[in-house]
Amino acid sequence: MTAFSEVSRINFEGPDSRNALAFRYYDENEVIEGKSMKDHLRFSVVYWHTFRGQGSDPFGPGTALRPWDDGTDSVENAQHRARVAFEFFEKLGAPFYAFHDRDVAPEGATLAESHANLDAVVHVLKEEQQRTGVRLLWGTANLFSHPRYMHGAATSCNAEVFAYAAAQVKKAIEVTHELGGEGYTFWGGREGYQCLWNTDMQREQEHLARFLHMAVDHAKAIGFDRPFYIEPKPKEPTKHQYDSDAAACLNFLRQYDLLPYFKLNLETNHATLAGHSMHHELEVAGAAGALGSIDANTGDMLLGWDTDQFATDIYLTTQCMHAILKYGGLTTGGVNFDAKVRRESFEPIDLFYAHIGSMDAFARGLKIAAAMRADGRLAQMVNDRYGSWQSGLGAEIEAGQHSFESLSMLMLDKGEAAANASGRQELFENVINQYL
Ligand code: XLS
Ligand code: NI
Ligand code: NI
Repeated sequence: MTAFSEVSRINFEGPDSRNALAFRYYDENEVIEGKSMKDHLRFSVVYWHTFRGQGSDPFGPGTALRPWDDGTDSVENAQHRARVAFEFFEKLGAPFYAFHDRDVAPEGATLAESHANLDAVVHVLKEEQQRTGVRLLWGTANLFSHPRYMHGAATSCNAEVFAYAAAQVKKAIEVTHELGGEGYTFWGGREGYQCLWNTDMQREQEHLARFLHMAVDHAKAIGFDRPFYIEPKPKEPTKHQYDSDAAACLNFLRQYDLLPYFKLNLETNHATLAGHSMHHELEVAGAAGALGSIDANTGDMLLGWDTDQFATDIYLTTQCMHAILKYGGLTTGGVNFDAKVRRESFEPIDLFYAHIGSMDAFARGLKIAAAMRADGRLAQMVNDRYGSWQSGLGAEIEAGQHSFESLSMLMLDKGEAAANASGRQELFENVINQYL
């Protein structure tokens, strides 16, 4: 008896299919810009929402029906759940998954017990990875749920909590390495503050940097040579998180000499909470050569919190895939569905509908973005807008051949700058719509 016996492998059936359990756009073998869709998108399922999310919210308990869970926090139940998760990944055709240490295995009474519980489940994860060929996109440590982390982990005012977090991350990196993980993520859920009057921000940020350097050193020591990711988020659970947005993360990494070891893992709903668009965050990271991976989801513009919905908006997925292609594509990272089904969508089959729909939306985004690039009209229009930099004065400035002195002389002589051309925003937007 399997957990999803009514579902077989989800296949590509093309845009006209009416089968709700089929892909209309995601054909993993279709080649786009010389690479299969599977390799472009590197879809990943998150363990925390999809296999641990119960649908609770601040006003009520969980609603989700998960018949494979026996309701206990035992290691046996966790092992069984892991096998169910792999049945899901396999039937969905997702090549990757991602987890926090405490998603997959129960926390023990002591750190040693927690490590042992984790090892017992990692054993099953390894077997299932081998059986199915599904790989680990990244691992991470949950440094925010347990009450010990109430003041933060690496930025806690309690030095022993910092030490405990170090021990937990050490183990999580080792386990990620053991499972052949393609990366490791740091999301600083409580690395921030609720009140500035009780907070020594400079000291906390120095502690965070020290913590991350220790992580880099440990990865080197054990031969884990995969990228580390920082995942920006401005708030929730804290009022202010130090890793607020892509620009704040880059500044922090640069200030503390961590930039060579980290790339960014960008999440749509975090971008919108920061008052940015995902498109903006992707451009900021991409321009800095630090675009690593994405947590694919979306928020609700009418609700001000991290609702982590599955993205189905083609305009959004097109922006994501256009920026990703522009900056060289995903290599170690992936399109990781850090998204949860709604509390009202409580049946196991909803997990399939949610992932299938968003995979199709990203596949369409990829195809549209590739068509835009192949056509070249947008790139040409952007290039034309910067025409004054292609030769003459602009090219000389870019080549470093000018100073305030020389430019001042030039403009005193000319008296006025050349006339501006229209920005044509509306035309640009119209052109984008022609590809959708
Ligand atoms: C929470 C974050 C979290 C990270 C992993 O908002 O998105 O799920 O992706 O710790
Ligand atoms: Ni999030
Ligand atoms: Ni995330």
